[in-house]
Amino acid sequence: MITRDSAVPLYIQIKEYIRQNIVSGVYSENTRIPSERQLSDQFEVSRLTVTKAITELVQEGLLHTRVGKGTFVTPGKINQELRTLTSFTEEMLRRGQSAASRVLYASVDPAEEEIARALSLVPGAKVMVLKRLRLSDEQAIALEITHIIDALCPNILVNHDFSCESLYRVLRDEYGLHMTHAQQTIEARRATATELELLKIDSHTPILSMTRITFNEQDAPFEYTRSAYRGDRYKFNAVLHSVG
Ligand code: 16G
Repeated sequence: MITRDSAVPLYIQIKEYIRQNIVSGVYSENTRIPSERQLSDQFEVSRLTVTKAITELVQEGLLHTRVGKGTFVTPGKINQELRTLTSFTEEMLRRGQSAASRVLYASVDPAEEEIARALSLVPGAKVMVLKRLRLSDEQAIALEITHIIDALCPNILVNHDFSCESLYRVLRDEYGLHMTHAQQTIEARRATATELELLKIDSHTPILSMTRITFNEQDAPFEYTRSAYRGDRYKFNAVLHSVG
């Protein structure tokens, strides 16, 4: 509870009270927390003090406001380890969440220069191009455009429906591709107009932009994927070892 004679400002104490309720699940994900008026009555503090506490929690990403509806608890982020080479489907299933996709484009096209270079192909060589909106529990999480050397997965688009199948599973089980490692970059940027629309985010939500080049056991690249993950729903963690 809050103490008036504490050196800790009242708004910080209220902020910590709300945070505790979120962490312990008293205020659960996507539910509305008590209104500013209720909180100011409860703690006998000014509305301004409550507003300050809530504003900071919104800035920290724990709460969000919906115009005319109130303040809601933002769902926790999906926390992915940066150590293992996994697919979107594997990551979601491991968390007990569903994985699905909306296929936006699927074709075999000549490789653009940048893709050809990344995949050690001559420009114009054929690549399978798959653009998908990745969904988890029916919510859009990422927009992904994948290029795979076509010669390694002939007819893959004819025989598979990637709105419900895992690309990595098909590559492993049907085409015998052994993916051993990948090189991945992650950077933050603003969303494009297309991403705003498809991911259903507002322009304040950052994008985690990633590129992945995946290699087989011969150390040859076969996949080049560009992904745009919602920065408010995704985070990465890594175990770091001292070099000393
Ligand atoms: C992940 C990979 C992507 C891969 C996809 C396969 C990142 C940044 N990217 O989204 O490179 O193509 O999984 O997913 O993690 P699937 O097997 O579920 O179709």
